[in-house]
Amino acid sequence: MVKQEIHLSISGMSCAHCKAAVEKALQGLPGVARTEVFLEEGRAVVEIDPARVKVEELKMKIEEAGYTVD
Ligand SMILES: [Cu+2]
Repeated sequence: MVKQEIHLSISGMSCAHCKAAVEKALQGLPGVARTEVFLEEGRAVVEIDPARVKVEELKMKIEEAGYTVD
């Protein structure tokens, strides 16, 4: 399985709940192998299987959860 590491810049996270919400949103997608969200830095590193999920879908999920991907 090919894995790709995606770096996302996320605005709007202000507390541990926000961090958890973003993690949960991303982990809920098929093809997402690993998610690490850095609250203070406003970014996330997501390991995906590019055959199963697209970067656009990651962005959509984060925005559905109420945050903005820069
Ligand atoms: Cu919060």
